[in-house]
Amino acid sequence: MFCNQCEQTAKGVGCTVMGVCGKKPEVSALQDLLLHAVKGLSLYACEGRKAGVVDAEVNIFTVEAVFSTLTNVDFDPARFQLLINRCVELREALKEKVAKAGGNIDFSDPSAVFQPAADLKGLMKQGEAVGMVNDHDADTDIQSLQQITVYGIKGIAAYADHARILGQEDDRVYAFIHEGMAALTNKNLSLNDWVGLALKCGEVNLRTMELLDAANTGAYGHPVPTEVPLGHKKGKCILISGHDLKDLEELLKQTEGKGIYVYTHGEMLPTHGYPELKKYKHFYGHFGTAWQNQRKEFAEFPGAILMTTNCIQEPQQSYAGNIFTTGLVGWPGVRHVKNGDFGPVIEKALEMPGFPSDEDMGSVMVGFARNALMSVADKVIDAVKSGAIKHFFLVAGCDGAKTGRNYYTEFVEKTPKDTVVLTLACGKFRFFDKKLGDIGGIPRLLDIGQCNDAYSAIQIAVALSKAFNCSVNDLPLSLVLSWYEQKAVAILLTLLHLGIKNIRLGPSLPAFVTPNVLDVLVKNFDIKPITTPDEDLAAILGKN
Ligand code: FSO
Ligand code: SF4
Repeated sequence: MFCNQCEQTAKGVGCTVMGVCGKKPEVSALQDLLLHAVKGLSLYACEGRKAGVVDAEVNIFTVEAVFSTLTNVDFDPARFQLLINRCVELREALKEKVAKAGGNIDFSDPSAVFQPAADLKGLMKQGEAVGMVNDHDADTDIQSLQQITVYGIKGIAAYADHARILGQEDDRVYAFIHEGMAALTNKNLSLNDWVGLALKCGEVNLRTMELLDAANTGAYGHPVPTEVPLGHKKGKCILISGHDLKDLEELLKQTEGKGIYVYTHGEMLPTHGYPELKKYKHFYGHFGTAWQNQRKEFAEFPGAILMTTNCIQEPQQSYAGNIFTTGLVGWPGVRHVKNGDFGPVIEKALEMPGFPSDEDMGSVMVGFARNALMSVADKVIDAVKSGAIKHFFLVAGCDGAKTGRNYYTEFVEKTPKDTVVLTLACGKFRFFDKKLGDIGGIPRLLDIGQCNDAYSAIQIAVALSKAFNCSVNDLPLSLVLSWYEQKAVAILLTLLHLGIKNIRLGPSLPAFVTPNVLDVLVKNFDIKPITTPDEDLAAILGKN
């Protein structure tokens, strides 16, 4: 196997024996084979669009298939076998439609004519032969840009899937995913072509995040500042993790009146701020921290656990019988329930002891997404003009297991008292319960939401730039980002597409970025790796 798509990749180069995430070589081969099959499907989908054939089933499948290969989503070989076979079925059906519409169906790329082996063993063998980096003849910089683009596409697929579940779609998004995947079969594309595709990936991701923002706020209202308890109530309980708001809503509906309290884990924390979710009285609080601590934290939870999207780790024996997956998440042996079909999760919660008593463990504030912040924009602008607020930091991105991530805790702790920290995504768990106080009633630590809410952060930055009549790059705002998986790649490409400069990125730079590509990023966008909190703070504040 060879996989280098996430930040924790072995030795900072690539996982070759077994994924640090727990991905086995078999699953890695099946994921490579699925992406290979998706390339073939994409060739016909692109050709179909030219001939006026847009197939909704193909679009939805493509997004689900690509999202399934994102880090920590699906570790179950059997599910990949189904996806690979389905991909080829859809390809053949699409091929016929495209031919009927007069489109070209004459493709020589092996992915366009690939036939899956009959069993898992055969599929794994096929997968071993088609990994993205198996083309050793390809220029390493082009390969780097191909990886950046495909990983960005994985991020887009995740956001597009969430948005579609809540009824928001745009064919531009599907069309680009097909364009980008099909481009991998074209050996004639130059370095510049791939730079263009990578930046287009950022552009399309912005549209996808806009759709997701409309989906979430349309269904559940704009988040409002909300205090979330970190302790618990005596009684039965369910812990829900991941990013999918619709699953949370369904769970809340189905647990209503059953004497069960619902708690969030990881990226579900900001959902407490949505009016249409917080109205449920049994939606109580937040338990634990970020995804990489789940094995310890889930073992301590006395109820059922539901994983709705990415970031599952191999369950420990102690809670393997209490954890469920839904949607695209999968772990072999873990019970999978269909989206919305949460009866088995509820049954398990009722069987389990629950919390024996109430416990107060303090609270955190969430709900400072764009609408909430813009409603106090005048106050914020006045505070900047009067000098009460000197600088904003967006300390955002993923959390992970590496020790270097203490940087983000220390950075936030050391930010001066006349500065404000905006945050989003699971990286916030490094500092989410710090009491940073306020500046004239404006909290110094503002949780914008999930990584899925990066759109909200961008809108806030754009609104500030309009208020101050300057570009986002000239605002007293610095981006200090942490990355882990491919959604962060998509967001980074969006920021580059928007021309945002001076981003500090850590805890380490992606293994799939070659020195030449990094050079381009540094020259054009002034991207910098993080150094130490003291050094970076001095550099940022000295300059502004
Ligand atoms: Fe974190 Fe995981 Fe949300 Fe990522 S939960 S690491 S960026 O998948 O999705 O922030
Ligand atoms: Fe390794 Fe990350 Fe790939 Fe898992 S997703 S195999 S940890 S690079």
